[in-house]
Amino acid sequence: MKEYYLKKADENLPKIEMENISVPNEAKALNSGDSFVLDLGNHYVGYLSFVLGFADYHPDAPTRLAIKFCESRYELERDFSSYKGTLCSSWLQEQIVDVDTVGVYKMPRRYAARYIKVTVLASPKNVILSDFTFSAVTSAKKERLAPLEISDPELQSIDRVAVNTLKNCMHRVFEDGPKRDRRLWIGDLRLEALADYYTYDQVDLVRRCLYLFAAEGECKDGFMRGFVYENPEFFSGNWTLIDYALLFVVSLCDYYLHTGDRETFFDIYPIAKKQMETAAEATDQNGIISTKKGGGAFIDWCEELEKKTSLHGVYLYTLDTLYKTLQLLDHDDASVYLSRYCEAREAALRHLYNKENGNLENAYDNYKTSVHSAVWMILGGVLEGDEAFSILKNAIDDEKSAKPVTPYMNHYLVEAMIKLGKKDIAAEHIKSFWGAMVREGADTFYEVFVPGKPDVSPYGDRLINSMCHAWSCTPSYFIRKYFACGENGEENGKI
Ligand code: RAM
Repeated sequence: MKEYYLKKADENLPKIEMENISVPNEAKALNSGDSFVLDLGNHYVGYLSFVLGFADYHPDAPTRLAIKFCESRYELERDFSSYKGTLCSSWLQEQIVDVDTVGVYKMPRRYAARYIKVTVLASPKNVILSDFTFSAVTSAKKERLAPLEISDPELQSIDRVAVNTLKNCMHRVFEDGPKRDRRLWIGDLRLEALADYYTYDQVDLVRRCLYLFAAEGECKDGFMRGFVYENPEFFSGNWTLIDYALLFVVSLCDYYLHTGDRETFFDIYPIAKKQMETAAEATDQNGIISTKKGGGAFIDWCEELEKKTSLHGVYLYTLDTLYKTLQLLDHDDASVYLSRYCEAREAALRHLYNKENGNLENAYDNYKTSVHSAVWMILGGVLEGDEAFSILKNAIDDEKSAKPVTPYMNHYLVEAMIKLGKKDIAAEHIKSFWGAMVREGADTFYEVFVPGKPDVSPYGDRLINSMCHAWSCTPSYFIRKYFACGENGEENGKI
């Protein structure tokens, strides 16, 4: 089956589109020690080329350049040698190149950048660097982008940045970030696919990614791993995240609900079923999902977060989505998942919801509260109506409760607000959270963002944070589904 899934993934390999951006620069004579900055005018992903020439004497030695690619001004201003983070520093995009001869020089590696700093480390006298061209690549097809009809200028500009983020993460797969990781993660895929359905609608790319994860799920007992690589060869990551394994099931259901493609759904359904069987085996004596079957929970990059309530919420959300999808498909398994859903919801009311205090302080999470728990208990259908909203609001306002640090978690927060019928509050949140990035000049949305705290990084140094990150692109989904006028609206029956 693995070979079959990989073959299906290959059948859906997208064509990469290329656009040459000519980058303005002053072609003046340069010498060792000189440097200059190129501004691409927007964030792009692609390949740099330039021409080496000379002012008076033909160069008689190589020209050694340091070329630094930066997604943000912050990277431009920081010296990469001061990096102290936990991830490998080779993700920082700086390359030393020796240009031996005059003429066109093409850099082979793909970079993600808005700014490029060129420093002449050593060169013969008066070399000239000119004709900088950035060949921007993406598998997003410009002509497929659905127009957005909306009068609110703020939502319009948020959508523009979100679409740019998605476009720059669309390559052979939906990547998580084109600067760092550059791979297919389940949590990111789910959100990229949702945004894709309302923008480029390139469902073949979603299908390809689902098949790649099916190949991973096929060769693993228990939960599938959180990420895969596929180029130049398929191999799966070494990290299992239970919430991601469950969200794979949700992604498959989303795909079916959006496309009506039964064939792909049932091709991959055995892998989804395996995740659900493993999840059922992982529930403890109280019926709450635990991490005992291997794998942790991601939920968010938030250090102080206690994750058990949230993870159980993801489990409920998955059961709910799956049984409803199977009901639409008239499949017998629907009743199995419906009864598991009811049991798991009962278990949550008994062990995660604190009846006395009317909140989510519970022993599983060491009596710590978080926005995350409230969000996932709402999305899992445990908390409803006014009570749900007041628990959510308290968690947001309470200084002591853990708060989201990623646009990923903020996505689910907005989804919870919408589920409770608070569309205006959801729109306000999109404007205050994603809008704050736009107001500070973002071309694309970041991996991590806490307004007013620019140094937050899950990796010990913000230099390594990705500034164009897939899971941040969902304002386009919300805006186009819930706030736009015209044909993109929810009434269309799109998911
Ligand atoms: C990071 C990546 C990715 C995310 C995982 C859990 O390494 O940024 O987007 O899905 O964490």
